[in-house]
Amino acid sequence: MIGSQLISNVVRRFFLAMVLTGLLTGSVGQAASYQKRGGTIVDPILNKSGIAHYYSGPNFEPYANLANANVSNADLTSANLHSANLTGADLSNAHLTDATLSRADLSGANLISADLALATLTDANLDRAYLAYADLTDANLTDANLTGAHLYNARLTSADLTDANLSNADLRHADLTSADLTDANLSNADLLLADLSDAILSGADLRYADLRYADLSNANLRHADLTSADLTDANLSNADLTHADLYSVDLTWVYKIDTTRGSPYYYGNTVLPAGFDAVAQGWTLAPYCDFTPDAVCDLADINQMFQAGNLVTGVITSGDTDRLDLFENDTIDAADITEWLTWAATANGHGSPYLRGDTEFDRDVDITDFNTLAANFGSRGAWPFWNEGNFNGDDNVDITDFNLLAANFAPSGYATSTIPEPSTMLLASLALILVGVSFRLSKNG
Ligand SMILES: [Ca+2]
Ligand SMILES: [Ca+2]
Ligand SMILES: [Ca+2]
Ligand SMILES: [Ca+2]
Repeated sequence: MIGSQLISNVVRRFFLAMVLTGLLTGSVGQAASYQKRGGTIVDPILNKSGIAHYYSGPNFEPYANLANANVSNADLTSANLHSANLTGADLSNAHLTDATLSRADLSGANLISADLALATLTDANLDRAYLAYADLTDANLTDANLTGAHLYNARLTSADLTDANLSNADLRHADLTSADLTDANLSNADLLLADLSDAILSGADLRYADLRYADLSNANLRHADLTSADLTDANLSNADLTHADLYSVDLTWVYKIDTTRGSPYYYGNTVLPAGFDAVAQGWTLAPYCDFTPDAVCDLADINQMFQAGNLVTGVITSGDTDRLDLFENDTIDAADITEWLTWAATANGHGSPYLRGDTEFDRDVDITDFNTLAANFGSRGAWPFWNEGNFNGDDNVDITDFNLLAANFAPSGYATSTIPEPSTMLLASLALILVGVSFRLSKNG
C-alpha cells in the first residue's frame, strides 16, 4: 500500500513538474522581440505602459513576415522593419517614432493614431492603409505608395512626400503645413479642409483634387497641375502659381486670388472671379492645343495626343485624356488631330492649318519630311510620334502615312496661296524608294 502510494505521489509530482515546465517554456517561447536601428534587441516587446505585450509570433526585424500581426499599442520606438511584410497588420496606437519602415509592405495595415514622427517610410507600400489621426510629423515618405490611403486628420507637418503617390487618398482635415510634396501625385485626392500652408507642391499632380476650404497660403504651386481641381473657398493667399496649370478650374470662390504670385497658364474654360484682371495680374492665356502647358502648341503637344493610344480606332476619353478631345465627342481620333492642326496653326499665327506630312511644322511637305518617314518606315508596336512620320496616330509608319504625305506634297511650302505644280515624277520616285524599303523589311523579318 505504502509503496504504491509513494509511486503515485512521485508520478503526480513528476506530472506537475512537467506541466509547470511546459507552461514556463511555452510562455517564454511565445514572447517576441524587436530589433532597433543600430541592432539592439528589445526583448520582450512592451506595450506603451511598460508591460509585456501579448503579441506572440515572429520577431519584429528587417525582412520579417509579419502579415496580419497584432501589435496594437506596442512600443516599437526606433524599430528597424526595413522591407518587412506588414500587410494587414494592426499597428494602431503603436509607438513607431523614429522607426525605419523603408520598403516595408504596409498595404491595408491599421496605423490609426500611430506615432510615426521622424519615421523613415521611403518606398514603403501604404496602399489603402489606415492612417487617420496618425502623427507623421517630419516623417520621410519619399516615393511611398499611399494610393487610396486613409489620412483623415493625420499630422504630416514638414513630412517629406517627394514623388509620393497619394492619388485617391483621403486627406480631409490633414495637417500638411510645410510638407514637401514636390512632384507628388495627388490626383483625385480628397483635401477638403486640409492645411497646406507653406507646403511645397512644385510639379505636383492635383488634377481633380478636392481642395475645398483648403489652406494654400504661401504654398509653392510652381508647375503644379490643377486641371479640374475644386478650389471652392480655398485660401490662396500669397501662393506661388508660377507656370501652374489652371485648365478647367473654377476660381470664382477662391480667397485672396489677387495676392498670388507668378504667372500661371489659364484657358478659355478657366472661370475667373468677377472683376479679376488676369492680364494685369501677369497670367498667360494658353490655347486649347497646348497640353504641356507652356502656351505654345508644338510637337510635344501633338505627341502627347499620339501617346493616348490608337487614334485610327479611336480612344475613349478618361479624366487623364479629357483635354485631348478637341473635337468634343468623348473619343480621341482623326477629327481631334485635324482640330489640333487648325488650333496650333492659328495659335502660331498662320492663316491655314498644318498639314499631315509636315513632320516638323515648318510649313512645307518636302524631301526632309519624306526622309524622316522613310527612316521610320515599317516601325510598329508602340505609338510612333508625329515627327517620326506617323500622321494618322496609329501604331505604325506605313503606306497610309506615305499617302497622306504624298497628298500634301509641297516642297516650296503650303503657306503660299499659289498652288505649285504637283511633283508627280518626284513622288513616283519616292514611292519607289519606299517599295525598296518595304522589300528589305519583309526580307529581314
Ligand atoms: Ca505646349
Ligand atoms: Ca474627339
Ligand atoms: Ca516640313
Ligand atoms: Ca501611321
